Amino acid sequence: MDEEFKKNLKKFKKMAKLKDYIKKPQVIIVGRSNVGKSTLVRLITNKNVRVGKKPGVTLKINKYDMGNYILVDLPGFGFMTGIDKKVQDKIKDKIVKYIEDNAEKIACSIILIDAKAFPEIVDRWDKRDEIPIDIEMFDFLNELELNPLILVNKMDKIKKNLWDRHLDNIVELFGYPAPWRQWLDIVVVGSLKNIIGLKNITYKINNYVELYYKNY
Ligand SMILES: Nc1nc2c(ncn2[C@@H]2O[C@H](COP(=O)(O)OP(=O)(O)O)[C@@H](O)[C@H]2O)c(=O)[nH]1
Ligand SMILES: [Mg+2]
Repeated sequence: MDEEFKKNLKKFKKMAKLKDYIKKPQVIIVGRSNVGKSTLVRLITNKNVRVGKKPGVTLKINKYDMGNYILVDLPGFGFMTGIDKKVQDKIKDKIVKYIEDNAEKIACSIILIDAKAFPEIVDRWDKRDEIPIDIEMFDFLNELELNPLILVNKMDKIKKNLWDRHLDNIVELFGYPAPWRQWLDIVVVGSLKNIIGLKNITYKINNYVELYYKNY
């Protein structure tokens, strides 16, 4: 084969791959630091993603090609001890900008929360008359019609007999009336440490990805 031709073919293949990549829908993961985002990414991708290491300080957006969609791990938002308020605002701005710029391509979004910490965090924000960033983010994702799913992680920290009451409380904080079981399309109960909730979330992701391909 002619050298020039080979070179062009290589270039063409690279471009085709890039085009394919751009066309693929995305599934984004958002949440505070330490809620289990990396754990979820590791479970979905089977890749050795770093878990539980120094949270949030990175602005990096990690993408994983899952074949029919791209999984996007966004940086952790919200207050973290030892991190400048300015840096935290910068992270939030970056996340919001990413979501706005890519809204057309996003098939669904996953917002992770820590089951035990979440009601306490909301309580603290309420006292300051402010909307907690998780709820603000959820409303934002809803407004953009990005099909947000709420993954309530670390349920192993909640006593089993209190699960219903705890989950009722959480859906109410997001603006949905109890009982929480009405919202099984949106809410996923998880203990990712014990692989609980993984099947449910991947099932929902795949449904939204299929729907995306049907509609576009
Ligand atoms: N108790 C409990 N801990 C979890 C669970 N899922 C993740 N973790 C732990 O929470 C910490 C933060 O997890 P990571 O995935 O790094 O969170 P990220 O900062 O949101 O990426 C790690 O020590 C995990 O092992 C869970 O379901 N239950
Ligand atoms: Mg992480």
